[in-house]
Parts: sequence; structure tokens; C-alpha cells
Amino acid sequence: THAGPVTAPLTFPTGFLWGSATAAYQIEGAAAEGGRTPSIWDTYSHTPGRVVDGDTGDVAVDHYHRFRDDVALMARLGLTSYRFSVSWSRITPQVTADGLGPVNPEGLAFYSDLVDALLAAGITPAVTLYHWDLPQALEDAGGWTSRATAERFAEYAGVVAAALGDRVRLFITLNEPWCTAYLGYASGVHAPGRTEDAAALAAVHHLNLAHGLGAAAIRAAVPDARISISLNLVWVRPETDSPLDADAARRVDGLQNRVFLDPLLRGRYPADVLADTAGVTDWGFVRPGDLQLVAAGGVDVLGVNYYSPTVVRHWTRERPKEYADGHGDGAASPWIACEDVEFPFRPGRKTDMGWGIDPRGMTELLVRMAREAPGLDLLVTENGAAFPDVVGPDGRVADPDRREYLRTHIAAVHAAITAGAPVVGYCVWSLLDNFEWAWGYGKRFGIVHVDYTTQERTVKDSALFYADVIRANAVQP
Ligand code: PNW
Repeated sequence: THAGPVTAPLTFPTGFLWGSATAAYQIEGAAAEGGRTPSIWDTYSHTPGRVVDGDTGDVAVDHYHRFRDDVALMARLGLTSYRFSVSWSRITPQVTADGLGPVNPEGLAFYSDLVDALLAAGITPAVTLYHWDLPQALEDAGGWTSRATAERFAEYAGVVAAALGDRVRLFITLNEPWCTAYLGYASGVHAPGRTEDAAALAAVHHLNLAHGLGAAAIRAAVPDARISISLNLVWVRPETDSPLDADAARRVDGLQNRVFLDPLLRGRYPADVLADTAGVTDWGFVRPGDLQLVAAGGVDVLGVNYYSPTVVRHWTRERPKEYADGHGDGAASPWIACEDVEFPFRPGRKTDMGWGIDPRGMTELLVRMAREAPGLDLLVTENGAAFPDVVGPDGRVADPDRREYLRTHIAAVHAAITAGAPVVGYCVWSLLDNFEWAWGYGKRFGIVHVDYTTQERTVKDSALFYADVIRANAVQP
């Protein structure tokens, strides 16, 4: 028989966190229960034409009622960590731009019970305070274009931290502010669906400010809390070594990476981004002291979400622009001041989202962060892939593509650690198939399959694979 080469498993540091991630609106359902009021995603998903097939998060995967079973499932898989988000409008259902209003004990109780269930199962909770579900009343008063939203966010973050801080150590302020700002306010493919470039840049700043103010509020409530933010950093490369392609890559890096990293790590906005966008806004919403405040809030653990690689080139205007990143082929693009930037179609395998697959981006981004923020702990707060899958007659869900995606990306995390990046954990997106935002339930990211008629959960092969990785604290190269 043929004996393949013997390869040693890639072993992770002791205590490495193995988690999965979810977000409130994508899994909870119970949209009108427990005193919850609407968020921008309720409004958006109930607006005809916004979400594929008119799907909404009204019921989602009913996690609100099934959380104990879902925690039991996590325990079965051996997860040592779980990243979930809190629905702001469950906690302060009457918030307005002027104040939080009363705190809803039923809202806090849900998350408190969830935390207790996790701890009883030996699973370390990581709490995201904002995963895109802004209370609608705040959007009505300007949403993230308004400074008041950042101020109310900080107060809300302080309330949640005070309630859970005796049991939760890690608080992630914001999930992917890039998506909130540009997809929500420039391209409009996410809630609230606005398409104004200047509004998106105001949102960028108020999100950065929200992180800074929120970090201070969390630290005041829970002095030994560890603060994080999850950024969907882009691994962007120019197609050729021409100066014009390099400039395209610089712009995309500025808008997606440095406009969030520089305030956080250096207390300033990148000069090139300010210059590139000068025709859109004068950045007059940045007040003296804001950037110092963001840097002072700082970060103890940087959350990195990585899914796919990005290649750009200068657009020569000879033919219609290509948007292989999926953004901008509709009416509006999230790429502000990027009229000359093209995202060329690339050969190779794609996930069901149409996203390219290249684990090297994971290694490169983690190593870059280790270089630019020496000593800062890194946590992969999301990584995963959508593939269509089928429950076989024997009840098995064979998902070899997702399994291979996870194996190669976990190996890429190991490569980053070997190169010196202080990565403390990895969270697969996602535990369960769920409401994939504008795509609705048609795209499945879960390592656990959900039958949307019966809400039955079925562990996929990728979950069994992940359980093996966790048990061994190692992955096969
Ligand atoms: C992230 N894009 O979203 C989110 O944090 C998750 O809630 C989401 O389900 C997951 O990744 C999969 O999409 C993104 O268009 C959504 O570039 C869209 C983009 C990036 C991330």
C-alpha cells in the first residue's frame, strides 16, 4: 500500500482559545420578545427588495429560545470559547439620541443566563457589544453620522460591562466598522441602506470615537476587562508592480485598514486618506481631542476577521469596471475616492459568496499586525466559508470544501504564530447556519447545519473535524 509522507501535526500554544462566533440578529430571532424594540436590521430586512427572498431575522435560528441546547452542542464539540453579540435594543429598548432610557432587566437576564450556561460548560465567553443592529430610534436621529450615537454606545457598553463583567473578561466593542460605515452608508447594501459617501466617512469617525468612549466606559465598570475590536482587515495586493496599481492598493489599504488602525494605535488619521477624500468631506466632524481619546481607549487584543484575498489594479476606463470583490456592481460602491481602482476577476476556486480562497492572507495580516503593533495580542475573531450543503439520507452533512478551508486557514494561523505573531485564539464563523445579512438564509456558513423548517441542528463533517483539531490542539499541515 502507498504510505504518504509522514507530516508532523502543527501544535498550538497551550491555552490557545478555540471558539466559534455568532451575532445577535443573525441567530436570536424573538425579534419582538423580551422587551426588544426594532433595530435598523429589522427595518431594513422588512423593506421589500433589500434582502434576498425577503428573509428577515424575526425567527432566525431561534437561538433566543434554544440557547441552552446550543451551548450543549458547543460543549459536545469541545469549544473552549464562544464569541456572541448583544442586541442593543434588548438592553435599552427606549434609547434615543438624548439618553439611554431605562435598562430592560429581561434583556440583561438573557445574556446573563447565556454567560452562566457557557461558564458551566467550561466555555470562555467573548462579548461583542455592537454587531450592526443599531436601535432604530438612533438611526432616525442620524445614526452613525451623528456624534450622539457614539456617546450613547459608550453608555450602553458600560451598562453591559457592569452586568456581565463579574464573569466576562473580554469585551469586543465593534464588529467590522468597515461594513457599518461603507456598506451601511455608502453602498447601501447593509442597513440602514444609505448611499452618501460623506455620511460614510462621518460614520467611520463616529465608530472610531465609539470605540474610544466605549473602551473607557468598560474599563470604568470592569477595571480588569480586556478590550478588543474586530476589524475585517484586507489583505490587498496590486496586480502588477506598476506605480498606478500600487496606488490603487494604497487607497484600499487606507480606507479599510489604516483609517481604523491609525486612530487606535497612533491617535491620528492617515494623511493620504484625508487627502484622497478631501473632495467628499473636510472631516469637520473630527473634534480636537477625539483622536487622543480613541488611542487612549486603545485595545488589549486586536480582533482580526479574515475571509478572502483582494487584488486591485488601476482602472483604465477601456471597458466596464470589474468588481470581483462583489462591491459596486450595483448602483453604488463602498469604495470612496476609488474611481480609478478596479478589483479584477481572478481565476481559482471561490466560496458560495463568490469570495476567493487564499490562506496566505491570514498569515500575512497577522504577521503585519505583529510588526505594526509589537506585543499586542491578536485574536482571529472570524474566519470561515459559505458552501451549499445537503443533509444526506443517513443524516450526515458532508462539507469537504468547508473542512479544507478551515484546515488550511488554521494552518495559516499556525504559520503566523511560528513567525512570531502573538495569536491567542481562533473563532470559526459560524457555529450555526444563520441569517447572512443581505443574502438571507441562502448562504450557509455554519459548522452546524440548521433545517430552517424544523430548526433541527445537524453537526457537519467540518464541525467533527474542528472538534478533532481542538482535542489535539493541533492541525494536520
Ligand atoms: C462578516 N463584505 O461580514 C460579519 O462579521 C458576519 O456577521 C458575517 O456573517 C460574515 O462576515 C460572513 O459574511 C461581512 O461584503 C459581510 O466585504 C460582508 C463583507 C465582509 C464581511
